[in-house]
Amino acid sequence: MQPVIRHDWTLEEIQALFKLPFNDLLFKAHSTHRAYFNANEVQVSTLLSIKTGACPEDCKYCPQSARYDTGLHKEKLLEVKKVLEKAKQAKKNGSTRFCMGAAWRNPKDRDIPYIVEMIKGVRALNLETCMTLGMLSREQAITLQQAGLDYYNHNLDTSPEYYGEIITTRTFKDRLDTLENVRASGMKVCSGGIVGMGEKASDRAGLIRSLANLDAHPESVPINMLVRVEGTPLADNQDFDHLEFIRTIAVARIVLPKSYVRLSAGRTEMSEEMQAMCFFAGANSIFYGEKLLTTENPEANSDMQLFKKLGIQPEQRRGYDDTVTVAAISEAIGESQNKESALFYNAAL
Ligand code: SAM
Ligand code: DTB
Ligand code: SF4
Repeated sequence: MQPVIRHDWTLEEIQALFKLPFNDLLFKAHSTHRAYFNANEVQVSTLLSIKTGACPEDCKYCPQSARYDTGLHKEKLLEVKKVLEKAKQAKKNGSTRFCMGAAWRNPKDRDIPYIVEMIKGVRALNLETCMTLGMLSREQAITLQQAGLDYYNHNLDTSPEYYGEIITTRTFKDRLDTLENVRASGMKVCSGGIVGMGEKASDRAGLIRSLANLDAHPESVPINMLVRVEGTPLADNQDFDHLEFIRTIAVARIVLPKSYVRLSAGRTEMSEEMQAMCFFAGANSIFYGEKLLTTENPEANSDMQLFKKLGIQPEQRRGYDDTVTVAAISEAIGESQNKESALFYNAAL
């Protein structure tokens, strides 16, 4: 029986899921996962920071806020050509989605023509496109959608109750408004949060509840484990309990049965066994490649080895002809290149 898609979860119901005996929770999550997904496939995305650091916002977890001295090397908006070179590399390595992130409160109108060119170029490679640029107005969302942007990432980050402890320069409601603008434009929504920021268990339940009770579930739900960066206010936070992290993935899977749940930041701290358990609990997407936006991610090779050990295949984009588009983009960035398709799995093994 297909799990029912609900948008009316109470906090108590979500908390009750968190409190299930671990094996019962994992069984329920894994069974839900199999109702909509191939349990042996994981979607693979690559991230690129297209504008780094000097952000005016005060998100306490973030190495890119101008308010904290994290020793980060700042960079202006990358040239379109550079972005397309990186996208091509990501595709060669087997990613099916290319996510571009900018350390902005929101994009300025003067940035939009460059952003549009990036979207068109990455799309011409037959990669799915995703961007995370901060708050978005309705008009901006429509412009990006018309340029061909598939996904917009904007995280709720934590529960409405804990939110003010982490960010003061924009409200939880601002975030919901951006998500509404993205949804209304017709783009797919990517929204999730971070655990390990000193929040209570009820806040983790509150975050998942806020995501599950959106009018439509986000197609993609990144669950980040805080990366503690020196210089940020959360740098000295305690280690986050790994079993509680797995529980968070499992509960997200149960209440968001059709969404891709992404095992996002924090994987360098996770053992193979822990990641395997996250996949069992319903995580079915990862960021692939040595870097997230500014911090480390596991080496590509070790991810491929792990996939091989677990019998996991990277999910392929179906129904696309790579030949035409790779040639087109090669030409656009001035290279002559033969067809290269997403064969990284075989190539790496
Ligand atoms: N500036 C835009 C914004 O905040 O909307 C987009 C980029 S921002 C870096 C994207 C997301 O990365 C944040 O919402 C947060 O969830 C996640 N993130 C940032 N720093 C992190 C860290 N140290 N650990 C885990 N996740 C982090
Ligand atoms: C998301 O939820 N996690 C990614 C992506 N969306 C943009 C970002 C993680 C950033 C981790 C810190 C860094 O590398 O700067
Ligand atoms: Fe800026 Fe985004 Fe980092 Fe917040 S999370 S400081 S908005 S880059």
